[in-house]
Amino acid sequence: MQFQDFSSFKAVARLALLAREPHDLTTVDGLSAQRIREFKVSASGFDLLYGTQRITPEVLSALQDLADESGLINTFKAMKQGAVLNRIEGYACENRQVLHTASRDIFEEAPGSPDATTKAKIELTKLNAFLNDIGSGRVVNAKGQTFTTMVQVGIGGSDLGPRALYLALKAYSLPGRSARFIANVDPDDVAEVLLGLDISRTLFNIVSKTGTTLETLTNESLVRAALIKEGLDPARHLVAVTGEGSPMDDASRYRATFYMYDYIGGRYSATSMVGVVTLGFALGYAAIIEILRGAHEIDRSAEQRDIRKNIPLLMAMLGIWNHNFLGHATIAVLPYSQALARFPAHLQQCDMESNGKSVTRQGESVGWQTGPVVWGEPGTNGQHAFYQLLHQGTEIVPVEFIGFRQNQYGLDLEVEGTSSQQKLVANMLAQSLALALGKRDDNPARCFSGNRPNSVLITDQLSPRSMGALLAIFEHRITFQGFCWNINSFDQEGVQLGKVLATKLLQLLATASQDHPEKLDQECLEKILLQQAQMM
Ligand code: G6Q
Repeated sequence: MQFQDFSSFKAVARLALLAREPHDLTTVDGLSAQRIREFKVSASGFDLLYGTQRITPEVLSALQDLADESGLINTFKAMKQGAVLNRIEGYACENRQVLHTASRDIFEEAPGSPDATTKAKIELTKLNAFLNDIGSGRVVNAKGQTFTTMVQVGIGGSDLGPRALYLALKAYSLPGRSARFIANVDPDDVAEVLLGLDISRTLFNIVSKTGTTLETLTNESLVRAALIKEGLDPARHLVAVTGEGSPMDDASRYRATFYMYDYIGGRYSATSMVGVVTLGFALGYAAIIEILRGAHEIDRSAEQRDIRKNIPLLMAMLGIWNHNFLGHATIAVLPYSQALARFPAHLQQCDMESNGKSVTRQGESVGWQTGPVVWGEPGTNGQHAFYQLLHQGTEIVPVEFIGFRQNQYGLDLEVEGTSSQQKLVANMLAQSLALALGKRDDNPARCFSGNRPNSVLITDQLSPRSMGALLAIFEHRITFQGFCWNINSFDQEGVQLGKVLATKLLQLLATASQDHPEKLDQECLEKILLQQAQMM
């Protein structure tokens, strides 16, 4: 693999020229029927409609050249086969393989990275046995009652993806089962989750790859204290997901321990034990296999070189067109599905922690824009909130819409001739068109400039399989962009400084509150801040 500076690619110069006159969607045939038909790609049951992007066939072919020149597919295949891609050449770094795809490469006779997939299969077999024991009443509480709730305690990558997936698939929960999540070190997070929970019938799943995360260990202590207060044995109620040999890898403290490995980054870990233990408890083992199957289908289809056939690759290149060439600083992910309420938050981490970087893989400063700001909320709620800015604001925000033709619960009603699901889908398509085409009006306040780029990703239904596929589409969209920008999308050095300072400030705070236990007033906080600033 040869990584090269983004600005050195021939296709970059060509795209910069083309960006001087991007396609005008607001002209009479700016969005023709032929364009809508042609600018569509389908894979694993998903259609991506991208006629509403400001692209021409020439732009598409230059984006294809950029994908080829930057060797994206070769690097992606090498990643799946275990290349050490989490590294910065010549500097201290994590220096690891990047193998989240191995956790779902379980359907192939010859997986890309056989050792990693064998380990994934071993953990899945252990999990299946554990879930069977829970289901058949062999794993029960001290009174012999079955467990009904699993509370996942973890933060960042050990929370956001699993939580987003659980909420997305809650409709498929096993009867009498549910999951909750605790992440924040804010004690109110724990208190609120424990409120009204029958902890005697709850399993707490403590998830930390490193086994050292302050928030998670603190919350584990709070949970243990709550169990002891109720006269319950924590070792009977706690399970762990952690790295083999981590400080949390201690069988005496947990009823069961599942492993995840250092070649799976936290934000890419939803399909490893980090996500599937809680998902398996709530949805059942068959559902998690479907999630893995959906993700694996995309892992395979993402190997195609042709951007017109490869959804994540095309989304990556369209994102680069909008960000690097048309100059749009942010991107909104707007799912028209209430169940996907936390999916934008997961993508925010996955994208911004991966691609919010300023040095190349060789440790040089980058001379081009890297990851955009990512944000989003479900529609139609957002339409009554921030869409004003999307339509008429001075900041142009490219949008990735996500929609489904059918709902999950099958509960719907025709009101005034249409069902709620029809209203939902019609609203999504209307927003896509309104952003792209705009509207002229004599009243300037009622003018819509249009030419606001967006795509629509749509499939039949949000199910375990399509959720797995959706997750993988976005994971690969993000990593393709990182490869193209020549940055390491798999480390997170940027979160270290704040973490280290928080530990030091905590010590100062503890000392100050020993001296003045009665109050931590403004004067005291200012003194601590100044003390710390002078030490830096
Ligand atoms: C993700 C990050 C980060 C991590 C959390 C939790 O890619 O590395 O969000 O997941 O800091 O880490 P632990 O799982 O080690 O507790």
